[in-house]
Amino acid sequence: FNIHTVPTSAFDGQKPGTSGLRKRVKVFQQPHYTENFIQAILDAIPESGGAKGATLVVGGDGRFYSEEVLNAIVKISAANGVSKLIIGHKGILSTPAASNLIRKRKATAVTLTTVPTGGILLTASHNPGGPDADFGIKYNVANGGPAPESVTDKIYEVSKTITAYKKAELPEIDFSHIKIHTFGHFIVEVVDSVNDYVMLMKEIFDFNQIKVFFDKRPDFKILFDGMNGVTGPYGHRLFVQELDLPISSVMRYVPLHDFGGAHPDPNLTYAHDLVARVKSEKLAFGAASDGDGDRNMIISHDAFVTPSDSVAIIAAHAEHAIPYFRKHGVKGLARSMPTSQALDLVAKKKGLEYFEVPTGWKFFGNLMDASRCSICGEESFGTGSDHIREKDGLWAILAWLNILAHVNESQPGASVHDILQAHYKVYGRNFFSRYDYEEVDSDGANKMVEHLRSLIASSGFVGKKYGEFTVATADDFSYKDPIDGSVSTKQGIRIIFADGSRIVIRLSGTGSHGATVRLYVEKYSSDPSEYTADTQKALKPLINQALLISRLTELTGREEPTVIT
Ligand code: VG1
Ligand code: CO
Repeated sequence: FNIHTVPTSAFDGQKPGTSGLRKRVKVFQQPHYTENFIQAILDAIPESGGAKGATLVVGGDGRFYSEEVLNAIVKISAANGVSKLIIGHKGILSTPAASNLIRKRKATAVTLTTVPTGGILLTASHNPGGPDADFGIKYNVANGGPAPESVTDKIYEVSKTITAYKKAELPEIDFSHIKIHTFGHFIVEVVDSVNDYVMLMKEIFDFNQIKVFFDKRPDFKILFDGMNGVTGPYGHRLFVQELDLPISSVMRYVPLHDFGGAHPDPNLTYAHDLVARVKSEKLAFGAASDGDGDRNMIISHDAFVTPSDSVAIIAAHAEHAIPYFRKHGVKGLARSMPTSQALDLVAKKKGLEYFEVPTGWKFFGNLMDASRCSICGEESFGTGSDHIREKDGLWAILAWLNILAHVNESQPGASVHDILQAHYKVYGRNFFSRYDYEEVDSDGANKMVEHLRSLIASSGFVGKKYGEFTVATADDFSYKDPIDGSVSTKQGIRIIFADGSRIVIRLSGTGSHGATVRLYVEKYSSDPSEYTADTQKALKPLINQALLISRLTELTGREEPTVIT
């Protein structure tokens, strides 16, 4: 095939954020914008040889503009000497399924030339999709996880100086057929999106035990909401085909280009359709996942599982309830900095090593590769383990079902609510909430961060009293990776009070427009009379102090958060 060198000029702002490059579709539609970024990714591939001879897994959440970008990836990859692309059927691969595919193809590669060097994921995750909404592109490395900062920095550097990209003259590919396309030395393999992932889940969890549990508890009805994102086909296969549940157990399970106009983020605000049905139908278990399938929310008609509690509870039960951990053991635990300290308490009790990393899944990968972390989570509805190198929504949902099935063997009738309360009785309760202020004016948001930086550095801040809270320590979180020694600074303002309560404030790295301020608050209680208390009520005094300390309203002009989780 012919290869053209297309002259181009650099675009501003092609800097990958917490999880790839996310912008409005209209931004990606500018001539050369997407091509530049794809070329920058290929130039930044860390393995020697770079793109030459590389095998890449490609897929995404199927959002609007995916097809066009897939074809651009095919042509630019071919022109840059990539030897093979493994692409999900119709371009669909959930983020966890893509991570698995990279790892699995690596483990089963017969020749060195077919070992995946990484993957390109087309998603803006939980951001809305459609012609007027968001698109995103993310690079994952050979371990199946998001590229570390060394690689994303390189991508950004290339994007700033790019003058040309290479493009091969190839026909448009129809990704709706599972088949192998060969163009000389370049191969495009379109693969089933779901099979490998479902096989992995069946190795990790005891599907039989879960089925027996459902048979014994016909009252235990579940509802899974795919939010018209990528997990629909996976959820349908797992719950309806593998676990024999009725079709009424899944909703919004067909992936749509624009997610049906909804915001595919599994939380109490954006998954209100699910929440309403779980409440009105008095369902025992409700769950949802986000656009690209790496997030999860677990609820029941009488309980909401905070993601920070979810990872702690999974960690507390894993070795007994889940076959994968019975076999491999639990080596260590980790959470992102803003996530509540509930997980630390489990680690301490079990004598496990535990880590606190910056926001973003890429920081867990090294720990897992070094066998020092088996289960990890983020407060942002992200939970996962070392079975892959991404957070995994359906994994977390199946983990809960497996734990429920296991606990019900010794305590028949145990519900989600019972499991939460039983956990608090042993560990105490970490009340946790996050306030998001979306699309805030960037200047105001930056001013607030500057104000906080100088406040925490001022003399007399430590020891100062705010209401009932006395400042014990404060910093702008920085993290030194214990494996490769890399340092990430300015990861969020952290104010810790004498009683262990915390306030964290940081700016989002996944927004596509303006700034998003995230305010996280946490308060610990070991008083059993508080275990059933309402989270917002329990945290109110601390939230009031956080607003006061940050001068958020004054500096951003926002009275109320956009979303409370
Ligand atoms: C947010 C979350 C973070 C998560 C990231 C990607 O980042 O806070 O915990 O890892 O989204 O999740 P930020 O920088 O906006 O706070 V996903 O589901 O978009 O891949
Ligand atoms: Co996501």
